[in-house]
Amino acid sequence: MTHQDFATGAPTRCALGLGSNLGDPIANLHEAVRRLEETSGITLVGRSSNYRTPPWGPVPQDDFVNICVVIDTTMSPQALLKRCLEIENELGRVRDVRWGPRVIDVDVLIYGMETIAEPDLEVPHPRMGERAFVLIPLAEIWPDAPLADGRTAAAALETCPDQEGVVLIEE
Ligand code: PH2
Ligand code: MG
Ligand code: MG
Repeated sequence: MTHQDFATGAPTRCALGLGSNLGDPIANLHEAVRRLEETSGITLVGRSSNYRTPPWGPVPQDDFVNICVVIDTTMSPQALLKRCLEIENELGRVRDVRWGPRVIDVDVLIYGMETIAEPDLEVPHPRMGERAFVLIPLAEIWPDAPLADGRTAAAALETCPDQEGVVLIEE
């Protein structure tokens, strides 16, 4: 896959990771997905279940609810990133503590088969292969999702730590 594809209008399959641990996380995720869905140039292909996940990283904070979505998009990687950050702002995200609590986080995980290493956008997401809160929802909807190291999401899950903390939220 090359940058030609979005020039010709052929859509690119992408994965986004979403998380929330402030306010009403499930409502925040629902609203973020609704806004993605109504964005021109984005077609929603799949949405995972909601998962309750222990906070990862150095900041003590409430559990998150995490999901992944799969989309087809005609947007460029940077335009997609911009729309994700815009939705974060629209939902009232305030950026203060790095790794800290957030109303909504919308991360571009995978953009087709492209490798992108820009200061504000690294794709495939370099740490997703070790994060159960990303891999479990992603493997639910796209087990063959291609990671940076050549493994699929489902294969990476076989060796991924901390899986027992990630709990499916029943509807
Ligand atoms: N996001 C972070 C930091 N820690 N922990 C969980 N469980 N889920 C997240 O989405 C998350 C996190 C920074 O993006
Ligand atoms: Mg983010
Ligand atoms: Mg994140």
